[in-house]
Amino acid sequence: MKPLDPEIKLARKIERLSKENSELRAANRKLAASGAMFDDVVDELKSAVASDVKSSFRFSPTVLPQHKPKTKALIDPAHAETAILVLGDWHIGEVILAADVNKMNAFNSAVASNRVHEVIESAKKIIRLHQSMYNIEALWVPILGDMISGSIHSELSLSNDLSDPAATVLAARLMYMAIAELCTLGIPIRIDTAVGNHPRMTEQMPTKRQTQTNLDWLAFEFLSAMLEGNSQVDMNVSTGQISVVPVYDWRFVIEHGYGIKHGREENAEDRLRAIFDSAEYREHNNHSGTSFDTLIIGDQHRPKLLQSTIVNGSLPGWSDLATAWRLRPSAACQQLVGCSKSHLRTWAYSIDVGHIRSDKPTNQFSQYTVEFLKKHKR
Ligand SMILES: [Mn+2]
Repeated sequence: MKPLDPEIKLARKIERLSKENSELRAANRKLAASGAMFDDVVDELKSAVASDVKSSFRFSPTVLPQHKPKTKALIDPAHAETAILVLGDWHIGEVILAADVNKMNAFNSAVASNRVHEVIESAKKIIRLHQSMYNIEALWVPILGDMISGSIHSELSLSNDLSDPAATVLAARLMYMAIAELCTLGIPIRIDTAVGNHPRMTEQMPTKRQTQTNLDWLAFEFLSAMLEGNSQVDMNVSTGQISVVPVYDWRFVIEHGYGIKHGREENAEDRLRAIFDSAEYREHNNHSGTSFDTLIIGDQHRPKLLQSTIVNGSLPGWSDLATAWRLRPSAACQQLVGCSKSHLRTWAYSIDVGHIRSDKPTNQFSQYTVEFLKKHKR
């Protein structure tokens, strides 16, 4: 018998594989539609975390002394405010070599942990100072995503110091340490979350199931599992792209901010107002009055305090990518603002941590990270 022509053989193979491929796609679609594959991952992660937390992970936060005011209260003794600490764009796992960026910066997971420590220490000190003047009755922590570097650019998967899952675990632990430190302020903490574009597991930013296909979501669920039983903290892990969070009678909108161009924040505000002004939205969300008061976004890595938008900074700050894109130098910083019943923004601090380049384990955040890197560094 004559052997089969190689071209026919190849054509048959292609036919067979494409049939198999379309069957797998259909099965995948069915699973994705039921959400089953993601729920399994989260459930498994939660049980893994629950057992791990009990065994190896220890953290004891530092309690700062109460401040005594130097003068008598200048304001109404009943005056109270809420502090808002914005966390996001931590990019855990990213490595920036000083020599590659004209010594403008240096960054890796250990430096990141020292920067997180500095952000939290500064935030605690600032809030303590305000507590000596009047009552800070609550702390709201919106976490805006891009907590890990991810591998959406091939150069990131080559240069990150941790794999994406390892970076996710470390990011969750660092967030936990941050919240445990903030708990020492003795006030109720509310956490709301949004996922970023860097930790996505798909090539393009998806429009559907943006949260469930993103490692930020795992880090948030991980954090939420670690905080279970802590009655001081109320954590809401949202799967929506946009969240609306009330503070007093003000309405804050949070999202990562992917696609919002620098200098065009007000265009984004207008588009969002159109959504929140629609009769459909209002009816189903029991919404009346103004559409929103402040939009809080990250993504740009350029801290800005605009009239109706707060843009958070990032932990890495200046990078190789910023150089390649000829961006202006931008600070590594996280935003901390105050809010009262009568004033939407009472005060604002941009906590700049760009001067921290040390990877030395000088505090619990970096001590844990250095140990973590010993075990899991790529
Ligand atoms: Mn980012």
